[in-house]
Amino acid sequence: MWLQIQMQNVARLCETKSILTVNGQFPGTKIIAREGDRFVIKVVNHVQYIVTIHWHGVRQLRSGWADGPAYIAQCPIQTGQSYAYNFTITGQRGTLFWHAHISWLRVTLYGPIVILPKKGVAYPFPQPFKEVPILFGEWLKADTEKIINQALQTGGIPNVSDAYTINGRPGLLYNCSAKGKYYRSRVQAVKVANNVFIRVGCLHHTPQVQPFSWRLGLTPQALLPLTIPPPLES
Ligand SMILES: [Cu+2]
Repeated sequence: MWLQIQMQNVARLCETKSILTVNGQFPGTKIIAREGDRFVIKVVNHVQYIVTIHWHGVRQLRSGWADGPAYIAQCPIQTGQSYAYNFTITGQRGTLFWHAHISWLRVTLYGPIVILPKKGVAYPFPQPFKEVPILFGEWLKADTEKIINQALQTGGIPNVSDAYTINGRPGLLYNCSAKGKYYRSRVQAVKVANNVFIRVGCLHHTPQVQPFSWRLGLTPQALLPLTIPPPLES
């Protein structure tokens, strides 16, 4: 597997910013493996920063050189250079993540790791219809390298982030959080004996989004306050 580290322009919180990404994706590539698999991941550095990648939570058994922390496990990957991480997942399964492990490049350089059980080994619960990784992160409008360098120089506490993110996107509490997608509901009451009550509620109005939700009930009392958030652009 190849992870190409490159810059990419993305728009968040009303501003466009050039950020570090892997393979042009933010959040980065999902890595899926089975317990017992050997990972060989080649990381290629196409950006002006020196980088390393850490496999967060992976136990490195006799492969400490593949762990990732800069100047502890390895020298950083220089601009234009690459490094092949080579390690085996032993006795672990579940959801982990990978991220950059030098200064604050990890603010955008991260992605999920999914470790499935060995072939033929079942989960102790029913298989879901679909699974979706959810990564909670932070977004800072300013240059994060400047922020952390300044904090290290002065000994002060670094600036707090401008937004929390879910899968790289700020929630609806922030301005310009989500570009609206419009959904048209074509509703028909195909009823026989009972009345059907439908209620449509608007959560808030902005020039970008007009989210709404609706509920259906057989009695007016079934129409509870509407709290379902609108779907976000994926
Ligand atoms: Cu980590």
